[in-house]
Amino acid sequence: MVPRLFCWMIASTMLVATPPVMAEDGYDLWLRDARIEGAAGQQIAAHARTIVSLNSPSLAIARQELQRGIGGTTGALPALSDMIQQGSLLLQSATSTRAMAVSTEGLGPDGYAIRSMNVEGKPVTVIAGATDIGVLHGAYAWLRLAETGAALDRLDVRSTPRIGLRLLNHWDNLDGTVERGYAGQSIWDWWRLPDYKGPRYTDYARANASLGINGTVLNNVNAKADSLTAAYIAKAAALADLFRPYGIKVYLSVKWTAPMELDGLKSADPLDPAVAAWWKTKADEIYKAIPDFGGFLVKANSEGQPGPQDYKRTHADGANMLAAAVKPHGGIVMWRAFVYAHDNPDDRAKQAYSDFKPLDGQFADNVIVQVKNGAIDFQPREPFHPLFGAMPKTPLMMEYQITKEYLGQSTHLTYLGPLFEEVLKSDTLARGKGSTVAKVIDGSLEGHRLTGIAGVANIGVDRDWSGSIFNQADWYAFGRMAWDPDLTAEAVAREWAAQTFSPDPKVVAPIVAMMMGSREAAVDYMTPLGLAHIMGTGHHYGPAPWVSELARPEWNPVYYHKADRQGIGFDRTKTGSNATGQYAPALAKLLDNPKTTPERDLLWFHHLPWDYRLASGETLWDGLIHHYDRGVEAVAAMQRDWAALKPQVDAERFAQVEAFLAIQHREALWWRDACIAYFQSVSGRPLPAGSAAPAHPLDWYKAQSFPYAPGHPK
Ligand code: GCV
Repeated sequence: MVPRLFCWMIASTMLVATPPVMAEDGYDLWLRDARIEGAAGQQIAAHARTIVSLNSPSLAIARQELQRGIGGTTGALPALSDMIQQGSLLLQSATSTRAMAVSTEGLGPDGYAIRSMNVEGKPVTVIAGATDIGVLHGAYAWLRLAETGAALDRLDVRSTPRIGLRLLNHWDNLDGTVERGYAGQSIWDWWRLPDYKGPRYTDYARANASLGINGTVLNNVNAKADSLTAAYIAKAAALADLFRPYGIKVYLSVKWTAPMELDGLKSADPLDPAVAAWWKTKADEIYKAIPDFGGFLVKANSEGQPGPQDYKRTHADGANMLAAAVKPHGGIVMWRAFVYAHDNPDDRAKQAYSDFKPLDGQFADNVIVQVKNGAIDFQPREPFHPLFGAMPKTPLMMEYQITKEYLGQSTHLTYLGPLFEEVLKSDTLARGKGSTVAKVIDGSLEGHRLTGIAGVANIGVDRDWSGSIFNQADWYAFGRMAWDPDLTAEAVAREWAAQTFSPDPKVVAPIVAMMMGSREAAVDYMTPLGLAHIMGTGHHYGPAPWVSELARPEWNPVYYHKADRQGIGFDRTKTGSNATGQYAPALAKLLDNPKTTPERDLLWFHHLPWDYRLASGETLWDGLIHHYDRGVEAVAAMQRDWAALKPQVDAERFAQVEAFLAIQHREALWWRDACIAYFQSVSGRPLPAGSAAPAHPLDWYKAQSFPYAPGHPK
């Protein structure tokens, strides 16, 4: 049960924005704890006069966080006390020496209860958990409630995460670069670990714990074997020690051929006993250094990575061999389903399903298959991956990309909350209506206990962590929706904006409106109506729908849009690649017909003539151009909305967002013009009345090059 206690009536009457007094650089994320004046600040102070708690490592953090938050928002530091007084915050877990004031039954290891009640005759707020980590999560939740304007005198919240594994995946390399990272170098200073443990690690743990994120995969899925050497295990162990009191476990990505590369084994065949023994010994070594090590993440037989198929074994053979190695220690294996093969002529969107669906029921019980939200690759919009709902006997976990490889990288304001929500709410129809993707990954649809969700991190050493202030919202939204996949993107945006900028509704409302429209704007100016994968080669920055000369067909944008004189789109119906046949029959039937396919996915599933009529009555050609126009206009509108917020936002963050919106506007126009110039060269059609011609001829767009674009694996 997850009650909603955000009391916005109070927000509108009590919260008064503190005028921005000094510039901020974004380092404090949503944990700024900025001063809240007036009645709202007073109610925080009144409900947090003292903190009563024991002093375990995690409870000490909870106390510090509460002191920091309350001190920051009210200017008055609550005292630590053993005595309950009116207005105390009482922190309780199973280790409490007082009788538990509220039941912790059903809260699990991570959940919490927050309740306004009388204890020893005094009105207090109890923050309780079955474990100290639960209490820590509760402390962060109380601060969130306080800072977003909840009525603190009548709290009655019980919250448990719906999904067990809530993990960040870092695509961080051992040399400090980050694959698809747009926020600077890696925050892991591998070279100086384990001796030097800078303050960023603790701040990273705070930020994650405040959202309930409970694990982190430290290294890139395109892994180096070296991360499994004794030296690197010691470095990972140092991080694990720091993260443990925050309830965060570490995991490692592994390279399939590590036994050969590190110890000269002749093969990496998962059925070779010597290989299995190597992994068992390696797992024992890791667990000796990191007793609560989470387990392994594996990218195998994908994009050139080695894997069990090199030995004519299946993904299940590979996953199960690793699973046996970590099982005695309680570890798990997350096996990625992001696979497509250079010698497979089938539609790339079908290949993961074709490989994995037949393996349903063959995975060990500590294996979970990690599936990207869509069947291609984190595009601005993709229909949900057909594996969701198709492997009832196998736990599946979601993989989202928080870093925005395809959504404007660091500079575009494209809030991902709506993308997360859209996918989670998609109905697979696998077990009739209401079989949402959220129910697949929270385990409730098929009764799985091992459940998970991962987000490819957007974190780097930039002062603002995520490459832009607004990109922080994507990290925030991932964590909040991982805890509760039923949260709406809008509610999460409201929380984030209130904590990151100001709880003043005059600030929150326009910021949330900008955020909520921003992803659709990007879809419009990049890949409207179900188009996908038409970006520049390699770096994936900017438009390049004309690219057709790359070695593998599925590397080329022309493979995805298939535009010609007659029409545009990829026919994935039963008369085309039959990717629709990978969905539940009732859904496949809808998707086979363009009229019953959601228009947002139209060209993903259908190749249609330019004169095809959209729901609006306009032709597909005119509608496509209008989407591009709308996308650019939406960015211009965000620029205007942001400009109006200038008096309410501190100078440094205001200036960053203003500058990035200007970049976004220029690039939205570039996307629009380049795509229109190209599609017009193919369709030969005039632009609809009122739509401007591209600023340059097509060849100008084709001639652009970006040799040092960030995030691109070299
Ligand atoms: C880590 C896409 C990205 C790659 C990434 C890959 C994956 O292809 O462009 O950088 O590699 O997905 O998810 O494994």
